[in-house]
Amino acid sequence: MSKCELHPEYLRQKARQEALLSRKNEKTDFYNGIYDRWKYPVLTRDHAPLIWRYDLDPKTNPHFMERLGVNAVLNSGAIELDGKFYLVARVEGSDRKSFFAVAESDSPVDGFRFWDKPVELPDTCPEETNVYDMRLTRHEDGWIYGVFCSESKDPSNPDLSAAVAAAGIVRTHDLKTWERLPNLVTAHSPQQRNVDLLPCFVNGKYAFFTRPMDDFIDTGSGGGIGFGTCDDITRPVIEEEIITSPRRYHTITEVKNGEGATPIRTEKGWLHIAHGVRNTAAGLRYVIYVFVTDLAEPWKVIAEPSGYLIAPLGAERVGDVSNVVFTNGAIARDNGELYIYYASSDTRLHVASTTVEKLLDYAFHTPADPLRSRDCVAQRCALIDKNLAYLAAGE
Ligand code: M1P
Repeated sequence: MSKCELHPEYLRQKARQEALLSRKNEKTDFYNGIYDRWKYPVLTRDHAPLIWRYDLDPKTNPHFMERLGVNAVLNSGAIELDGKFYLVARVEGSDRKSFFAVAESDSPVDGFRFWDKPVELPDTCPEETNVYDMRLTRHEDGWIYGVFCSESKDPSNPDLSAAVAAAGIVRTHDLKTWERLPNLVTAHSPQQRNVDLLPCFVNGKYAFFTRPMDDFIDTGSGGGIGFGTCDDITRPVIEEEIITSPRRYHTITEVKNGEGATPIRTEKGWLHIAHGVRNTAAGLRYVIYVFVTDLAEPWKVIAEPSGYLIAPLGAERVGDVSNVVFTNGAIARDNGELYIYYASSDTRLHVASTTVEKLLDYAFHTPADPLRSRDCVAQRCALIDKNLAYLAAGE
């Protein structure tokens, strides 16, 4: 018998949450041969512990009201450590501010439970209002780095929505204690978001994929996903960025693109699972796409299949920011399995599973975007002709 008095509603909600957290996931019947989609989101607002949201003491909360609401759980960094799976999720309070929290599981597809307390980042940036979208990198220097968006009000613009995005950097050994480093400085880009740190040195330097932006929402002259290096991670300055995967007219990346999960080292190159954005009459549409860059010269794209890998589907299409899928975390296991954690409509977090081998096959053997309808028809007709000849030969 507990010594403290507990509200009956707490016990009901606790039982409900326990059923959610212990629910087994299952693959859906979605098929494209490239990856599997899983039925249940791996993290949602309902996964947020009750002790984050309710005051459990009936004396101070007689109606068992939610005191600090959680609006959404989305874009998560991901890492496997000693056989356990960790997601460093973006948790958005009902006050719109996001923070990071670690969820842990023995399985990559279900059973994720948040640790008791969110990440308490060292408060080194008084102007920073919001933090989100952490990418995790297990670096060969021995640290686990987290690179995230550090957002503050633009002091030079009276528009209340005007903000500045920068890449914040933290590092840890255990996901519990975090050391904050200075924000990344890019000499030629006023703003940065969707920055990934590669796990290896490139020519002896720390290597970042960046997303140069003139403005908080519009990338402006930012031509796509960039690449740059810095000598010293404790004073991170990138003097020069090269555009690697450019934005292109009338493609899935026309308006914006950005790195997603930390690039995965494979025998054929760095595997990137990124996002592309186009505009529509209904607003921006975010999809996830793949490209591969050269191992020794990671800024050089060596494969970029046409179109998207993952687009919002069914219920994924609706949420706080509808028509969005976004990833900033994937886990490539030693056995070749690959788990892609992606959020839908900035509301909840899903998992898709495949293997590195399958994704490389997809990347290298799917035709590239020919960029014009006429050439797309020719591309499709070539496939049809090949199939008709193949079927005819078998008759
Ligand atoms: O709302 C969709 C996404 O928008 C931003 O991505 P980008 O910088 O490419 O526009 C991010 O804020 C991301 O968190 C969000 O999911």
